Amino acid sequence: MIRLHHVPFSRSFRVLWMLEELGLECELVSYSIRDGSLRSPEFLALSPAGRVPALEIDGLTIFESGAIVQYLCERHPDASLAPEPGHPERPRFLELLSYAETLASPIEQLNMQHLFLRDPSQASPVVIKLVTARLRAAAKGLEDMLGAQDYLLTTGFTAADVMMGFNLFAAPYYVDMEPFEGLRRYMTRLEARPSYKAARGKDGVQDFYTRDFYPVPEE
Ligand SMILES: N[C@@H](CCC(=O)N[C@@H](CS)C(=O)NCC(=O)O)C(=O)O
Repeated sequence: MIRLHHVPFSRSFRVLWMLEELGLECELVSYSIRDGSLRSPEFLALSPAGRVPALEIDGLTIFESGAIVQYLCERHPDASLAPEPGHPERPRFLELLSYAETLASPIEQLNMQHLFLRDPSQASPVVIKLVTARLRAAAKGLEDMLGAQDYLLTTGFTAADVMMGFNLFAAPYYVDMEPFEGLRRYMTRLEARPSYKAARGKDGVQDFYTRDFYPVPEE
């Protein structure tokens, strides 16, 4: 049995989607980010920083979405979701796995500023402005890497695209995606994949975004 520890609309979606791409069934254990359950001793034994995803598989518990996704690629080489070592696109693939966190990090900081402060008046307009600009720059970098391609690698869809899933549905809460035509088309392409739709169907209901867009507040 494969068991995924999951928060709806979070980075654990990457793993949920990856499992769908591979046709692997999993038991989903869902948490709320707000109720302290990620800090329970039981959960900390699975994921030392109290973060999702954590995946129980093959008698192991693996945390860090990038590591899990890479492990699954290695476990299922026939699915061809990663270029082999030595392949000319392997370095770009590795860059992209980590670049997913370059995008996710400002999203996480903006989530903190906009959504998770106990006292919202403690949010800093200066920090929000700076971090939003960093998120926009990282999105622009992704769009430039994508160029005119359908997927991030010229060889087609890979786990690098799966890693971007969470980022691309979270970023529009903070960055106007109107100028990012390439990324919008890319997102539509990803959303059309049957495995993405299946993962979305299992993801669950998020309980933190209450608006469609969070603008930079006036200083
Ligand atoms: N680099 C880690 C980051 C994991 C992470 O921060 N996950 C968030 C959800 S997107 C989380 O669990 N947050 C709970 C918290 O910070 O308390 C990964 O990619 O797995």
